[in-house]
Amino acid sequence: MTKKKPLVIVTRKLPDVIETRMMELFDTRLNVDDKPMSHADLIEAVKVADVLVPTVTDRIDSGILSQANPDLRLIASFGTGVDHVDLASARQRGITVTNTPGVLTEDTADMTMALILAVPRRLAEGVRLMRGGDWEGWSPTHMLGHRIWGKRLGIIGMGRIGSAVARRAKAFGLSIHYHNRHRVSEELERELEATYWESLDQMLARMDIISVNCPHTPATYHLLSARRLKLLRRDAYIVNTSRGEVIDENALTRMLRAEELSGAGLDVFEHEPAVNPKLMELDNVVLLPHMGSATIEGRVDMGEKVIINIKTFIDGHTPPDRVLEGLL
Ligand code: 8YV
Repeated sequence: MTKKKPLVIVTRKLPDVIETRMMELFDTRLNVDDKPMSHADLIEAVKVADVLVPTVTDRIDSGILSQANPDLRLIASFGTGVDHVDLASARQRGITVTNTPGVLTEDTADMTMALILAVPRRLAEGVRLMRGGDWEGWSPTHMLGHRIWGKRLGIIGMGRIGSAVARRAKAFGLSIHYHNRHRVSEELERELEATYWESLDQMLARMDIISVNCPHTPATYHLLSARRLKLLRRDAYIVNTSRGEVIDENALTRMLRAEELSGAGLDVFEHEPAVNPKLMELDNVVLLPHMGSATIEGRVDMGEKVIINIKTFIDGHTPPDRVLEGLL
């Protein structure tokens, strides 16, 4: 007798090729309209699903998990960050959580580098000027930005993405500094010619550009608090492609408005999709709609990882991308 296929509920539209394969392998419920699921929709889903496939836009909190049917054993999240899932509640209920690390490293690092270039060189301002038809021709003192070659980049979080940013930045002539919970290997430090700062405060005060590349966890919530942001130099720039919650967005906005910071490149926001309206008004910021990993190739790779995690799990093995709270 063939085993009953598990009911897999996918909360958002995924690439066609991934959805089709999931339909072949599992009893899959898709969300082809891609309308984000409400809290009530998510409760309905966990009441029946064997496997839930959420994304960053679904808040899987303890209230939702408390309604889960006993057969919900796996949350196979589509994405690397897992701050939208209450991991402690999942663990208590014996629900395994997986993510999709590794496959979006290079894309996210590319977008980080794009922001590191775009903000000091005023790329978005230039585009706006051209589109507005306001260009009056070249002038020696027009649209002057700041050189990045020879400057210091402070990376917060030297994991996969942080290291990939460092490799790119080194090629652009930036010297690499980093703060991380643990110092990276000597070999990697040598390759990146990276300087380690145990004290984040000390590093912040000395950098030209800061890049946030750590995950959002209870320990990194508002890591860049109002107090820490004040340590940054007035001529410093800050780039965030990780999670908005790592920075106190209101404090950052206040400082940018007061010109206590030179500029910011933000791909993520504290209350997505809401963005502080005052940020929108500023010239010295480049704002992107959480698209750091948004490549077709990356999304397909992420979907493949989700499938492998589900398949391995239902075949009775430990899925390759099991999230272990302590390691975040
Ligand atoms: C993903 C991300 O697109 O993977 C992550 O952690 O931030 C994004 O780049 C998103 O999370 C998909 O759920």
